[in-house]
Amino acid sequence: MMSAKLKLTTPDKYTALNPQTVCTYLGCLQALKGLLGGTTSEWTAKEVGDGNLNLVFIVEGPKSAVVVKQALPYVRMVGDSWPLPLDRAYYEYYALVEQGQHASGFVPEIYHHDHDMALTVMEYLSPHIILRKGLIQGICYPQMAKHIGKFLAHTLFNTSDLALDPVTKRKKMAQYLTNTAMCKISEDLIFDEPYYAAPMNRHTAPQLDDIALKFRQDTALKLAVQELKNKFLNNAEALLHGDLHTGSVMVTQNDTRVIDPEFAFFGPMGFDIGAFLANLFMAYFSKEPGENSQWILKQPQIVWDTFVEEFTVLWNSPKNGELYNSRLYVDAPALKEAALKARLESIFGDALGFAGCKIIRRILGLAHVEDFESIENKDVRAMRERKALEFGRRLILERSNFKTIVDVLKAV
Ligand code: SR1
Ligand code: MG
Repeated sequence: MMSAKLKLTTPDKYTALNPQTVCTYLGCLQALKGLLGGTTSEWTAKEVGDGNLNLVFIVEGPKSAVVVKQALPYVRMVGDSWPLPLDRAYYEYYALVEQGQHASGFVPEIYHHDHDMALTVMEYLSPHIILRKGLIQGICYPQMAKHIGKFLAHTLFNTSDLALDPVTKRKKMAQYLTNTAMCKISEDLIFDEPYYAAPMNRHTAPQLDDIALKFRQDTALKLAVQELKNKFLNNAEALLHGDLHTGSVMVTQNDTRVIDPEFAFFGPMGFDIGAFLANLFMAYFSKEPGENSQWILKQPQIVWDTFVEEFTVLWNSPKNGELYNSRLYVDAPALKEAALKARLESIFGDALGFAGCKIIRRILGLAHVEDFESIENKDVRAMRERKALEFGRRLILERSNFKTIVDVLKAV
């Protein structure tokens, strides 16, 4: 739970929209009117947000449809007892624009942003569905892992000191430095709450009571998690999405779009990679053998291998970043390859550690995932969650023993 609650205040110009007022709002924007076609009376709007935080509307006109995402001044899943600043909409908008520059085609197109109303109007992705829901339904997406590996390599490399001069990098960092409320959610919910009796924690009970207690008493685990938290707090390596789970990705068989970067901040590259791998692992653990589970198990390797391939291409192309600047290779050409290897090893270790933290928080903390929650039989759910928890703990504590992604998959 947030340790210091903020007061629930909103700017004068802010009002939370509903399906009627969202049409009136868009009707005042010429560009959007043209895009949707017809007149406002011909438009239909529905609120479809099923996430933890925001309002999401789909507005359809005779010509096309758009999505309107608006921040609420509180955490939707908890209610107005947990105020949350509206400015997350602004960080999300900036991150979407930045990510679109580095990984074009992997984020939705942005049509409009309104700072006072804390809303962004963007492309309606159709017939895309949320990746998590597709995985639960047993669907396979042949391009998804490659696309995500590519998205990760390009967004992370190009916002890091490997690509940027220090003035540009620090200016970009300053833009996100004040996304403190969202970072605090992660700091509390991922790194602390699963490890003490936090009031909003929940788990499948009584089946997991023993392991929840065991984790709270596990000094080695808590130490390792706090060391990872130290990286989260201090390693401003690159602009992160900040919440890259399978609910933040929309897919079709051939298209993949990453949405929702409202937790964006400068942090360790491994955090985004680990978040995504963790969600694939949880998708796998939540399943009966069969369905699409064997396919799911192959995806972490594709994500990581694609990340490495793309990162290597970027590393080897002419670059003028501050870190490992090419002037250093002149008298020591072997440095180029050695440095790439060292960077990738460091990112890999971090990714595994953060993946472990992400698994544990989704089973013992406040915010759970539908992959497990949709299992009605509590004994079956708890049995699968327990396996995931034990694997998560291993990822954190034994990550230096996993030399390759294949080693990790063997451990699964
Ligand atoms: C109170 S918000 C809970 C979680 O939902 C978001 O998707 C983030 O993962 C956050 O930690
Ligand atoms: Mg989200």
